Amino acid sequence: MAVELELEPKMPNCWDPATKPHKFCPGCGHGLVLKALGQAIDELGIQDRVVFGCDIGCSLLSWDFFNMDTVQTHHGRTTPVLVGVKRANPELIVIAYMGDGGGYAIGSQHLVNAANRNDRITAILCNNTNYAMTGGQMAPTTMPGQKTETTPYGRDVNDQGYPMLGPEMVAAITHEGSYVARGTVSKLRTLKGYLKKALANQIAGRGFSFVEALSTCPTNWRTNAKQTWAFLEEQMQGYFPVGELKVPAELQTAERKEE
Ligand SMILES: Cc1ncc(C[n+]2csc(CCOP(=O)(O)OP(=O)(O)O)c2C)c(N)n1
Ligand code: SF4
Repeated sequence: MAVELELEPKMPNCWDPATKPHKFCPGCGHGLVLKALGQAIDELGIQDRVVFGCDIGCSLLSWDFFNMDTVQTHHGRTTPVLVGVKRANPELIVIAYMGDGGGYAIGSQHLVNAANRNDRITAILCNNTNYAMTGGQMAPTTMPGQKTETTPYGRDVNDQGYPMLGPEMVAAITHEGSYVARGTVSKLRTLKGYLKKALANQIAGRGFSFVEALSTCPTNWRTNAKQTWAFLEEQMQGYFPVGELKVPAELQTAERKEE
């Protein structure tokens, strides 16, 4: 009997949960953000053109998560490294993936300047309200009253200031062609839609694209499943409004045509 050979093997998906299970703690939101990102990349069919960059922090656990070219950077330096990759080869689609510490504290100057320069990259920031990898210290996004290793009595806004509203800041300083949104892992399909638009915007070469994803960290929050979801949906989503903050006209038109 003739054996039918598959001469052209199918391109593997960029995200393959069967062969690459994630390394995050149970209940961690990083895996969900990356799942949505992987699906967005697969749907756009850009796997071969992508360079994925991850920061120091729990985001680095994604260094071999995707079947894609990946670079892992120093803490806070993911944005400038990926800006460099994009400037060296504008044909590539570059993704800078970081935590709230990496993007809003040690790397904030890079985020601000890349946004202001309108660099044609896609930056994705996972907001889990703490420095997770180092054991749960206060981050720029820690909620008022939230207890962390360095705010054992809860974040006092009079002393430690208010949580950083990153997408609002980026939306205020970016220019024509930029895309800015805040999604949440509790609305994964919507988050995937935002990530897809942030990538489509880069593919079209329009401007800086930024998505903050509200995420979970039950290990450092010391919460059970119910408490974890309640903290995300009631407290975080109450303080950090979810939605699109800046959408280029061309993306809006493309969306209307799809409808
Ligand atoms: C230059 C430098 N400073 C500090 C550290 C220590 N450090 C490692 S991870 C981390 C915080 C990570 O928090 P975040 O960026 O919010 O990511 P998460 O782990 O919460 O996903 C810090 C301060 C480091 N590795 N390098
Ligand atoms: S410490 Fe928190 S952010 Fe890091 S992998 Fe565990 S749950 Fe996720």
